[in-house]
Amino acid sequence: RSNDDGDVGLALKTRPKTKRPPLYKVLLLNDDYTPMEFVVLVLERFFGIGHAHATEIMLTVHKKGLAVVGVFPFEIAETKVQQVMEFARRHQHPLQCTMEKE
Ligand code: NFA
Repeated sequence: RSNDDGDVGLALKTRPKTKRPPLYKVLLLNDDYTPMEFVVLVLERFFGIGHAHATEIMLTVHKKGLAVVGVFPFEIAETKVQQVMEFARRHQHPLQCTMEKE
């Protein structure tokens, strides 16, 4: 169709393409050896989480086996995982951090 305002109608059914990047959950996994205080430090240092909430998240991982500690675009999630894994390795703790698509 067409009318006198010059709109030929082709764009009517197209959405504005504000496609957001896929998000990735960053997970922290429980183990039997990493000290609780070290896990709290990781959450504070690499995820900007305050001490009280970091302690709650650490206890959730300890009890449930794992927890989502943040949700980020791919590159940021990947960097967080690398930072945590390197920090744990340097301190010789077996703490594991992984990511998965949301
Ligand atoms: N389970 C560990 C302990 O008892 C603590 C821990 C919590 C490790 C969260 C890894 C992740 N020392």
